[in-house]
Amino acid sequence: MRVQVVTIFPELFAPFLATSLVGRAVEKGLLEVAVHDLRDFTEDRHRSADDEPYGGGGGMVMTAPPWIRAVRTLGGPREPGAAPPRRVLLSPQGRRLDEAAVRELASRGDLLLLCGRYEGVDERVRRTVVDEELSIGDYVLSGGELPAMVVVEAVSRQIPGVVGLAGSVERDSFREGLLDHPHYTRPPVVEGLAVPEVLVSGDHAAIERWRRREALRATLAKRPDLLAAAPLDDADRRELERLAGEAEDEAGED
Ligand code: 4FV
Repeated sequence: MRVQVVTIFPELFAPFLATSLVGRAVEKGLLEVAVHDLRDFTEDRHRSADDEPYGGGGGMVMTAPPWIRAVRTLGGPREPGAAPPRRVLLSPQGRRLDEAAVRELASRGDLLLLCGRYEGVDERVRRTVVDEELSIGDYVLSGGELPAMVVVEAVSRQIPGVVGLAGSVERDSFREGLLDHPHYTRPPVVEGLAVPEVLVSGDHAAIERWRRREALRATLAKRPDLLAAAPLDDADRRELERLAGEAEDEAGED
């Protein structure tokens, strides 16, 4: 997979692309990331990328021509016959990024990520050279760079062989539509709190059942909204009923 990023702060990406899982994925050639400076696509001697908003009001707006030039230059297929990259603008107006969106993006091949700054980009960028908008959450950041890194990290974990690079078979939360089960490691007792017996029992079937139950418990308690879409079997549904009853009893005791 090749990901291209366009930003006025390319220097923000270097440490991220050289570290940890993404760094190893790039090293192993499982992921190619090219970061481009939007100012290289400006034409004025001040290499300006922003201007005052029509209609007044505070702040500055990113001017369209450099973006259009950048996307037209970088947005072609990497080789003849290949699909052109998906052109994604990171913005609060975008579709909320979630596991489903990440999987979809990962299955669509190359990406061209546009990182806005200031109040945002001129609307004609969206109307001319953007395939989709993505948001990482309902809050306003100063730039699209961190959201772009979130996309790169999340999508890279979908590339076969990347998560394996972490040396452990990590099971991602949400992969099964549920929150993750609790994790424990040494020391065996912390602040008087011991590790659940089953986890040191060596009984792997029991450990799997415990992890599934705790994933259901955590999801029921913290993100019940996920349960409707989660792929649950009859045993899961029975477990959820039991857990809901247990939680009610506990609530009753308080
Ligand atoms: C954002 C988000 C975000 C808005 C104005 C950049 C900022 C500034 N992007 N998810 N939330 N972007 O806040 O993706 O240009």
